[in-house]
Amino acid sequence: QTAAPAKLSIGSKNFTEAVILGEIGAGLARQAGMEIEHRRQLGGTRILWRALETGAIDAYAEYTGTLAEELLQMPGADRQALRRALAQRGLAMTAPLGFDNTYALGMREQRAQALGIARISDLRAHPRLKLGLSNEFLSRADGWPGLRAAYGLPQQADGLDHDLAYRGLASGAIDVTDLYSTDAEIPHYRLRVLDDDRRYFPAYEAVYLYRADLAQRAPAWVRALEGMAGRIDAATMQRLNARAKLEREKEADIAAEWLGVSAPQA
Ligand code: PBE
Repeated sequence: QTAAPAKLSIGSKNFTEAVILGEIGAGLARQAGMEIEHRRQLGGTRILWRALETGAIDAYAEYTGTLAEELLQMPGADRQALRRALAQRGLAMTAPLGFDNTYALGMREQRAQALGIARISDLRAHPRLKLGLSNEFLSRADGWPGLRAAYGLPQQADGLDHDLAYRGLASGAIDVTDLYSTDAEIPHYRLRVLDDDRRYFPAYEAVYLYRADLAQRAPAWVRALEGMAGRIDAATMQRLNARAKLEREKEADIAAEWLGVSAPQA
């Protein structure tokens, strides 16, 4: 007699896109007839990674650049090398979902134009600009300390919640913040994305990370997650983010509708 399979669990980081991808991942498990709980907004990157390593969660959406630079300390590693390093930890990664969500620095278009700032290196000439950067970015391996050194930037930066940064830009409380390139607010608030002219940031392709033993415990879910390969492009992800952030639709509803129309057929 075999025991009933334990309930599955997917986690998400504390920002909108992560929650939508968590809801989509959970929906795929339910479509495959499995019970799953979505542990929403557990925390930042390291919290999710730790939860996956310990088995507190079975999967979450991550980004290749984050995995390489921040989690595995293998800057520049290709996908195959990442897969090998994950396998040593009992973990696996799906193929890319089809979009990149990179960090970038952004300013209000008007302000950037007035100051003649188009590239990150242009910030060097404006030491008085106020930088408000998301808390995680401030201390990440691929974040502010490295960016500041790579460009020789003179400014200091304050930490803030990413969602509040946009209001700070709009009110003029800050001049520059770190953007996530699929954020719906970038076009909404007419922000200028500064060119990363020293190519500091790596690629951040969205993937699902999952525990390798799911291949035995929940093979249909693994097939469904792998079936997400190439199914969400950047414009689609930005639209889904807009529905949550600008139109205040629930992430679960957005995900359910997306799944109804676009779910990979198992
Ligand atoms: N990112 C950019 C970050 C947040 C925004 C997707 C690379 C991450 O979650 O790793």
